[in-house]
Amino acid sequence: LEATTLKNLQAELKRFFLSYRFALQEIETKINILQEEFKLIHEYNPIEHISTRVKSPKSILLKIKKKNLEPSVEAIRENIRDIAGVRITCSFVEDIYKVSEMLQAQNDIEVVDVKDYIKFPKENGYQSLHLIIKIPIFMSDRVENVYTEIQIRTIAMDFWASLEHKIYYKYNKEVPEHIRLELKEAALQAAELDRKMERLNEEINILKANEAESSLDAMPI
Ligand code: 0O2
Repeated sequence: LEATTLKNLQAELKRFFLSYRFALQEIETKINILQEEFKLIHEYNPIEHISTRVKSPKSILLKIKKKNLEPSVEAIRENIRDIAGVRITCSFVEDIYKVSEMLQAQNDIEVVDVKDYIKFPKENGYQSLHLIIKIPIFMSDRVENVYTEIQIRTIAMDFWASLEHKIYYKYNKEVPEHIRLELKEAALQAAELDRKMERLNEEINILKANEAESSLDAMPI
């Protein structure tokens, strides 16, 4: 390739990835605001942690190949919707839906798709709530609407997904049937753990509410 063509390509690629980094910054700020405000009003933080990543060029190209698409910037921009990825880990399952609703209610966010792998887990047991959104990024000379994937899950779902990903990544051949079954069983156990923690939390909340009520009763008028 000619030096100027290469330079132009390099500049275009830099700009391409920059818009995804900006999208992640926008969403991270939105989540931080929700988190702080929620803590202030409800004295409760529904979010355990947040992580973001921009998909590597290698993974983008692999996905393009898998989807049988041409490797052009336009095709990538329109079809690979998780180049910008945000992962929100929540304390309890009900927090996942709360956070998702709060994000979906924001006017500048266009919700393109919602995949509820909690109500409908994947065949292998994978659970998470996925939002595919578009967010406007205001640049000096234009506005770009950037696709971002937001994955919202509990700590137990994240534990399972991270390790399952690692197990498959390490073993790139066909995974034996008994391992697949055991992984699915582990996913069911993770979901059971989520239900148990949620139930314990509800019980404690009821106890706390009763205590607050009886301390009000005991207050001299
Ligand atoms: P990575 O390395 O996390 O980026 P798409 O191919 O995205 O257009 P698809 O496959 O229907 O459409 O998307 P889906 O099902 O919403 O999954 C996208 C992402 O969810 C994956 O991205 C994973 O991060 C996560 N995911 C989905 N299924 C599984 C699973 O079975 N196990 C684990 N551990 N994660 C899962 P990538 O690009 O595949 O991977």
